[in-house]
Order: sequence, then structure tokens, then C-alpha cells
Amino acid sequence: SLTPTPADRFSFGLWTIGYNGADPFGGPTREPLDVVRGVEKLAELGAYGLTFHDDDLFAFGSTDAERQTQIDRLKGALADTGVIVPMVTTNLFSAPVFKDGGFTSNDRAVRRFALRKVIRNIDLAAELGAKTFVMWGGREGAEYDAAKDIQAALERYREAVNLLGDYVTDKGYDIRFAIEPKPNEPRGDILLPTLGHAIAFIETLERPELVGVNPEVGHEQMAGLNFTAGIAQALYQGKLFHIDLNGQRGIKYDQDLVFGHGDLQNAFSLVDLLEHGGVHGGPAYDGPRHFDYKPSRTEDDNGVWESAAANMRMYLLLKERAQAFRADPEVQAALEAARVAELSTPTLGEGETYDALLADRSAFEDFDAAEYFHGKGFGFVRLQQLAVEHLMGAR
Ligand code: GLT
Ligand code: MN
Ligand code: MN
Ligand code: MN
Repeated sequence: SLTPTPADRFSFGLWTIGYNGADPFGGPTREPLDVVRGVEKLAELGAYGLTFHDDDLFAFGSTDAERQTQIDRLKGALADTGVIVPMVTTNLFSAPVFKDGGFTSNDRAVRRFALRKVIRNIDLAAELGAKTFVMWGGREGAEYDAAKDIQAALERYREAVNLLGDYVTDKGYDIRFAIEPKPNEPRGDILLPTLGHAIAFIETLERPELVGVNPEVGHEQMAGLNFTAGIAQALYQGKLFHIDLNGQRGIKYDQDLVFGHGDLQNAFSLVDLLEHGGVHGGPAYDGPRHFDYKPSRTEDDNGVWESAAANMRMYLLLKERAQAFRADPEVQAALEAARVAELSTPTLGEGETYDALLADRSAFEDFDAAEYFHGKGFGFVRLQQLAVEHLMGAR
């Protein structure tokens, strides 16, 4: 069905539906969004979850009382609607104090403050039952090579994440961390710029099992990378803890378009992977389908909710198209002709050693590599044509 329900596990950041349209060139186009109204609207549209940064819910510098009032208002709205908070994150980028980063600022006092701010918000995440804590380090980086000792910065990043791992473990919190990569913006160059960098970094941690990634469609595409392929590697390495869905058109500033409104073919293959890429063809990922988009600056309040609904509808449409693609006998024949499943057969036989491989004349001496290819084209183009026809609704 194309009607979103909580079973679809769609979630939205409070900063997405709450984006007021301000940009580096001009002021806001919309009124601030109250969290209670946000939760009610999401419930009405069929979403199951709301996520937020501390500073989305209560302004930076709020008193304890102001902070508590907002938490209580959120809790009331959750209780009234059944909406849950699957993920929480901390804002270490908006306040001027973080202009050179939080965990990796050159200024040690800022790093200590950042850790305290995160720990305070982890306590809130646990209180609200969130299972994932996202860390997007948009200010962790530099514009100038001499200004940042990158190796020291990575060591401080590591120190911070190790400490937070100790904290949730000692507290007995059922929370895992998800690092969100981005190549640039707001910094000229951001640390852990792609999901590959992040996964390599995670392996250096004291508790790597507690830490995964939260890749965002647009962020990987800003680096010119294939998002679906990156997600496949994150899944392969057991590191896809969360996902930020949106749209991006090419290598430029972070557009945060509606999911599917950017590279539609890649969105199709992504949904196909998430829904059918599991070991037995079932879902490969069962976490929240989290939208991190920005309602365009041209839109009024009505456009905010139209675009929120559009994200979910795009996902469900793509899921429907991907199901039709998988079920089509011609697609199955094209997959067979392309020998896609053959890649799952190990290259060596069971128990075969390199000695046996070296003794196998058919693998080399008698293998006519020069002639072998004739009549053995893979037919990938035919397969792709079928995929695009399904995507277009032409089949
Ligand atoms: C910020 C960023 C997003 C991240 C958010 C999580 S903050 O809006 O642009 O991509 O997911 O901190
Ligand atoms: Mn983005
Ligand atoms: Mn973003
Ligand atoms: Mn994001």
C-alpha cells in the first residue's frame, strides 16, 4: 500500500520539518515549528518516529526549567500519539563555541564542554528509549592544512567515542552510536568524510561493536560516490546502524531534497537493496527509514507537510517498483544471463588449496583467455533497461 503506517518505520528529524528556510544568503520563510504540533502532524501522516538534537527541542543556553518544560511537552505528545523517539543526536555545530569543532576543537576547554553536552543528551536519549545515538561531526575539520593536526584530531575523536562507549556501558544503556560522514560543509574538509573512512576509524575503537554508521544519501553523493554501493558495504560489515534518506543532484552543496527527488535510479537500487538484499532475499535492514531532508525554502507551512508526505510516498512507490522488478520473469532471466548469482559461488572449490589451483590446467594453461569472451557478454545493459522500465512504470 502507498499509505504510510507505523509498520513502515518512517521517522523524521525535528530539524527537518522544523527548518525555517533560512540560508547563508537570506532569512527564514517560515515560522518556528512547535514540537507538539510536529509530533501530531507526523502521526497524522503515518510516521512512527521523531528524532532531534538537544538544541532543536530546547534552545542552546536554556535554563534547566526551560529544558524540562520542553521535554515534558514532548513526552506528552508522544504519549498522546504513540510516536516514538528511535534516535537522538547532539548539536555540536550551531553555537559559535563549536566553530572549530566539538570533539576535535584545538581548544581543550571546548572539547570538555562538548563531551559534557553529549553525555547530558545521552541521558535524555536513554530516558526516551532511543536505541541509536547519531554523531554528525560537521564542524570537526578544517579549511587550512596547517591549522589542524589531523592525526591528533583523530586521536581526540577516538578518545571521545571511547569515553562515550564506557559511559553507556557503565550506565547499562541500550544505546549504540552511529557516526554520520560528510565530506565538506560547513567545514572546508570534514574528518571521516565518507562511510569508508568512518568504518575504518570504528575498527580502531575500544568497543567497535557499539559503533556503526549513519550514512546520508546526499553526503556520499557530494563526494561523487554511489550511495547504494556504500550501503551494501556498510551492511556487509555489519555497520549500518541507521540511515539518512534524502535527495541530491550531483557534486554540489548539500541539497537535502526529498528522497527520490535527486538521483532516482540510485534511490531505486537503494530501496531494492534495503528491502530485498537480505541473505534470503528479504529485508537487509530493519532499522528506521529516517528522512533527513529540508522542505525547500520556497515552501510555506503546507509545503512542509506535502514534502514530508512526499518522502514516505517516494519510498513506498520505490518499494512497489522494486517488488515488481524482482517478480518479473524477464528480469529473473536477465539476472541469470548476467550471472549475478554466480558471484556467490566461491572461486576455489571446497577445501581446494592454491596447490590444487596451480595444478588445474583448465584454469590457465588450457584456458583460452583470448577467445573466451566471444559470445559471453554479460547483458548488463539489458538488465539495466528492465530496471529503468520498471522504475518508469513502463512494465
Ligand atoms: C545537520 C546535518 C544532518 C545531520 C544532523 C544530525 S545535523 O542537520 O546536516 O545531515 O544528520 O546531527
Ligand atoms: Mn544533507
Ligand atoms: Mn545535512
Ligand atoms: Mn543527515
